[in-house]
Amino acid sequence: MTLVFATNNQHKIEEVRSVLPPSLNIITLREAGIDIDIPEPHDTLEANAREKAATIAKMCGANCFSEDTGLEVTALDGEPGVRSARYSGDGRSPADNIVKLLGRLEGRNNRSARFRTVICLLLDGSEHLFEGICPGRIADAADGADGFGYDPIFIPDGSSTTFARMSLAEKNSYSHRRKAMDKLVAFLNTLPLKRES
Ligand code: ITT
Repeated sequence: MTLVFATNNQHKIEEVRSVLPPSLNIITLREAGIDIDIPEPHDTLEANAREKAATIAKMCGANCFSEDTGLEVTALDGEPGVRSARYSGDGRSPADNIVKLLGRLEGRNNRSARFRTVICLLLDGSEHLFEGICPGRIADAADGADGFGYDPIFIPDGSSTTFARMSLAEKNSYSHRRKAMDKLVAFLNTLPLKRES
């Protein structure tokens, strides 16, 4: 099966491709000849994921999936959440987002947080949502150079280092995105059975 992955984020593409079974082929927006800034106007990850998938499905007329991810910090009532990309402003600067988040957590003992990914699959005109959650905590300071976004300050439960100090395979062993992708793949694996019944 071939699906268009409705994202402009190269890191997401690398992470997703590294966990795909051979039976599933992903086409990127660039490979599909689509060059747009995908809208994320809503106040939930679910609504944004649905909008991204619908936008790209209309443009390419093919089966596709999108995902929206947020970092939800307990002591900040779930912030930055759906605003994770633009937390420090429309410049979408990962470094500025991290500075702002660490600043808002200064002096707070509760560092617990989680990454949450919502995938929206549009398959033959039907919509399917899959969620992946990675619990963890916010480090006292940024540490590590790999990964992207908030990876330098996120330590998943079960680890003592940030995502930004992990290989792709190690991050995938904990990650929100991999968990949501696992659910998507498991769903696709049920399809032949469904079609027979
Ligand atoms: P799309 O084209 O898929 O929309 P995006 O980069 O805008 O790509 P999101 O809106 O889902 O992606 O991301 C929200 C923010 O959360 C953004 O600042 C990302 O850098 C960050 N983020 C998403 N997944 C992450 C991960 O696995 N590790 C660290 N930061 C992540």
